Parts: sequence; C-alpha cells; structure tokens
Amino acid sequence: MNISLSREDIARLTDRIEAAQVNAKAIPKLTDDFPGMTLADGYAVQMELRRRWLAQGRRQTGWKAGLTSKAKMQQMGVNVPSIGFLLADMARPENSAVTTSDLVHPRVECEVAFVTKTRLAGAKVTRDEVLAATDFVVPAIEIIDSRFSGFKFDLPSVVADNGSSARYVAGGRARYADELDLDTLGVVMEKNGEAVTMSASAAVMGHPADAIVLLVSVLHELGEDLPVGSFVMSGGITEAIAVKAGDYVTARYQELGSVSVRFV
Ligand code: 0L1
Ligand code: MG
Repeated sequence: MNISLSREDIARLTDRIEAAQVNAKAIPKLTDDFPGMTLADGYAVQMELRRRWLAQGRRQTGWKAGLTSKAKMQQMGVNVPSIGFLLADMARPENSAVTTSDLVHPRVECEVAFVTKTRLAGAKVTRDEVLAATDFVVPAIEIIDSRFSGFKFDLPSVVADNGSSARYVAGGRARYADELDLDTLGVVMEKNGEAVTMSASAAVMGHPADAIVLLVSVLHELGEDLPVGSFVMSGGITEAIAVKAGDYVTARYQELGSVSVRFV
C-alpha cells in the first residue's frame, strides 16, 4: 500500500479521529485538509488508532468488512469495500439498551457474522477456505456512527475512522455454515415494529463469505492475519437505517433467528 503522509501527519490525523470518537463530536472529513490522502493513508491512521487502543488495554475481538453491498456503496457514494477492527468494549448484549448520548448519529445494519476456528492468512484465500475455517455463523446488528459531519466522507476518511465502527450486537441462532445456503438468506429490518428495509444475503458481494475473502486479503496487505477465534462481520445486507433514543430495532433472519436492540 502506498502511504503518502508523514508519520507526524498520521499521528495528527489519528488524534483528530480519536478525539471525535471519544467525545462523539463530528469533524469534517480528513481529505478537506489532506486532499492527497490515499486509501493506504486511511489504513495507516486506522492502524495507529488500533495500536493506541490496544496499548491502553482494550481487547480486539475481530474485524468488520464494510461497504460490501451495492446498497451500501450507493448510499455512501463509494465503490470499494473497506475493513475495520472490532473491540470487546464495542459489543452490547442482545436486547440491551444502547446509549446514544455517546454517539454522533448512529445507524443500524443487519449482517451475518463469522466466528473462525482456524487462522486465515494470505492474499488469495478462497470462499471454500473461509467456510472451512468458520466455526459458526451468527446474525448481528452493527451500529455504525461516522464521526464525519452529515455522514459525508470519502474512502480514505472513512477507513481512517475505522469504517464508522461503533457498537455491535450478536444474537439469534448460531448455525454451522455448511447447514445453510449462506447466499440466499432473507433479512428484514424492523424499526419500532415496522419493516423499514429488507434484502437477501447475496447482496453482500454475491456471498457473505466473499467479504471475508476480501477482508483477509486487505489484512495481508496490512501485514496482518485473521487469528483463530475471530468474530468477523461481513457487511450490511441492506442500506443502513438511522436510529435515535426511543427507537427499538429487530433484525429478522431466515434460518438464523432475530436480533433486537433498543436505543436510549
Ligand atoms: O459497515 C459498513 O458498511 C460501514 C462502512 C462505513 C460506511 C458508513 O459509515 O456507512
Ligand atoms: Mg457494517
């Protein structure tokens, strides 16, 4: 990857993202001040953020693939998927109340999450290798929260902002991947009891496991691998839905049960 920013600028931009995340305060997209910023620069900032937080004792649970469906790419005006890291303190229990006062402008996505039983590494793992390395799949709701004003960004900026990662909730029924047609699972997202968006899992790159293929190849470029026991979200199946305090969300999955969360 082609990093163009100096170490000092990467540290400065990481300070900006870290402050925006910690204070839940929106900032302009990073490319307003650094128009030459590349995708590699975005990942350099993300990796510096990850380094700082792990050094503070926060624990990584896995990774997320984002912008993996046409609906999401169109919604956000980008044409390449991305990845971000997940920390244990971003997880919330199923049916719990998620606070919105520490978020900027949260949105929810329904996703299929993979839990791995063997390590995955390399530039070219296959879908079959991903499925063989999968212990089980589980339905999840991702709560994303771009730190950029108006949810307006470009790819280097959103990658620096850890792919808008904020919170995540896993639940429903865990299933072995080989018992399911993972690409034809219907999903309905309900907000306050009304269906607000629906789709099928093939919306994620044709097959959600292909999002994990992509994620492992990006990790390889970053000099990382996907360790055994990783929790990996494969990306929103529908577009993301805005939520606020008082909202109640249920994602209903064919074969995988449902996951609910409310916002306070
Ligand atoms: O998980 C996602 O697809 C989100 C990636 C970042 C883009 C966004 O904030 O919508
Ligand atoms: Mg997502």
